[in-house]
Amino acid sequence: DQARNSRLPLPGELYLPRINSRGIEFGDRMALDSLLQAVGSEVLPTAAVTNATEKDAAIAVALARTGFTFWSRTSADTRATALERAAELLEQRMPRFIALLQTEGGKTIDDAVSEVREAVDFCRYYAIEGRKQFGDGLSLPGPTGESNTLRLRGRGVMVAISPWNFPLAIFVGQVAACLMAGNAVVAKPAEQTPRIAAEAVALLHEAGIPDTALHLVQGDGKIGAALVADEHIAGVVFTGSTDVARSINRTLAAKDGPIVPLIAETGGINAMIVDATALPEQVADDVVTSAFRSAGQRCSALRLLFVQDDVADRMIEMIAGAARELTVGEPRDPATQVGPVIDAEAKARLDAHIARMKSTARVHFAGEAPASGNFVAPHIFELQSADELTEEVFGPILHVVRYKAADFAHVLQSIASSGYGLTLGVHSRIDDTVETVVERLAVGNVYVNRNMIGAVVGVQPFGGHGLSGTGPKAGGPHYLPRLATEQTVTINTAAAGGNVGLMTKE
Ligand code: UN1
Repeated sequence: DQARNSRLPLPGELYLPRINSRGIEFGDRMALDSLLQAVGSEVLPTAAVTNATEKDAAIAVALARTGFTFWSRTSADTRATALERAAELLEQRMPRFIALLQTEGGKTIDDAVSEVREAVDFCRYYAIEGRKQFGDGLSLPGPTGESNTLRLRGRGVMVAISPWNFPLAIFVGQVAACLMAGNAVVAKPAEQTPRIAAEAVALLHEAGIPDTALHLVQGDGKIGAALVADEHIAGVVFTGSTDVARSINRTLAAKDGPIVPLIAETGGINAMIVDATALPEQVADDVVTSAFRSAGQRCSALRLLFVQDDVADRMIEMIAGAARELTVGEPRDPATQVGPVIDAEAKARLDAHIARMKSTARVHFAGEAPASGNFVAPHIFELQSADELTEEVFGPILHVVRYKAADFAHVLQSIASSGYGLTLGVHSRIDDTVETVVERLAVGNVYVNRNMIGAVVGVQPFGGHGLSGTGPKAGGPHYLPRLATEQTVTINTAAAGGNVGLMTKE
C-alpha cells in the first residue's frame, strides 16, 4: 500500500508523470507486459540513411525561408493544435518509438518509455505555454488615448542541432519549441540516430506542421557547421558538447549580417554532496540511479561525489553494493538496467579513462559487462582531489572524493571552479547546509535528498550556466520567448479614424 501511494512503481509497472489539459499530474501507470509485446512486433526500417550534402543544407534553409512566411502568420492556436496532435500520435505509436530507441539508441525499456513520454510532454507543454504567450500579446500600461501591446513573433529559420543521447525527446523538444514560437526549422539530428529523427519529422508533418516549415537534414558535424554558417538563418538551438557550442558561437560571431543568437545546452561535471546526516539507503539508491542509469549518458548524470569522511567508508560500500546489483546487457532484455554506450568510439574513450583511473585512483567497484558489443560496466573510483577530474566523462563512471566537515567551503569552491553549472545533488538533513549549497552554487538544476536526473518537463525546467550552456531552460516558461522576437506596438487610439482592428490577428 505504501508503494501504491508513493512515486515508486509496483513490480511490472512503470510509473510516470504526464502533462494533460489539466496541467501536470503524477501517478500514471503502465503495465509492462503488453507494451513489451507491442514493441517486439514492430518492424523497423533497415535501409541506409542518406546524408545531406552542403548544397542540400542550403536548399533546406532556402525552402524554410518560404515556409517561415506562411507559418509565422498562423495563429498560436493553429500551431499549438498541431503540437497537441503530434503528442497524440506519439502516444499512439509509443511501441514503435520505443523499438527505434532501443535499436538505434541502445535504450533500456525504462529509458525508452520515459523518453517517449518526455517528447509527448514537450509537445503538450509548449502548446500550453505557446497559447498563453503567443496569443493576444501582453497589454502594457500607457496614457489615456494610447494602447500598448507587447507581442512575440517568430525569428525566422531556426537551426536545431540535437544529440544522440535523447534522440527523440530533445529532438522533438527543440523542434516543437521553435515551431510553436512561429519559426521555420531546419533540424539536424545526431548522425548516430537518424531514423528516430526521420520518423519524428514524418509524424510532425502528419500532425499538421507544413512540410515547408520543418525540414530534416541528416549528416555529421560538417552538415551542422554548414547550416550554422548559412547567412539566412535566424538562430541556432543546440544540445551537445561545450566545444561544439563554442565553435557554433564563433561561426555566428564571424558573420557580417544580423546578430544571430545561440541557445546552447551543453555538458557538466555534475557533483553530489553527501554529508554525515544523509540517509545511507537513500543515498545509495540515488547515487546509483544518477551515475549509472542510461549508462551515465545523460548530461545531467552524476560524475563527482563528495562524501563527508566520517561516513565515507560505509556510504561507498553501500553504493558499490547497489552498483553490483545492476544488470548490464542488451537493451531489449527487460531485465537490463544498464545498456550499451552509443558506439565503439564512445566505448574506446571510456575504456581509456577507466584504464587511466585504475592506475591513478583507488578502485572501489569495477562492474562486469558482456565482452562483445559496446558495453561499459559501471565503475567507482576514489580521487585524492576533485581537480583530478578535468573533463566530462560521458558514461557509467563515478568519481568519489572525501571531504572533512571543516573543509566544506572548499568543496563548494571546487564545484564552482569547474566552471560548469548544470545539475547538483545534495544529501543532508541539515536545512542550513542545503540552503548554503543552493545559495553559493549557480547551478541550473539542484536536487535535494533525491536523485539528480530525469528532469520532468514543466516541473524541473532543465538547463545550466557557464560551461553548461546559455539557458533558457528547456521545458520551462522562459524557453519560448527566447526563440522569438519581441515587438511592442503603441497605437494612438484617439487619432482620427483610429486604428481599430490592427491588433486583431488571425
Ligand atoms: C541531456 O542529457 O542531454 O534531466 C539532457 C535529465 C534529462 C537530461 C537531458 N532531462 O536527466
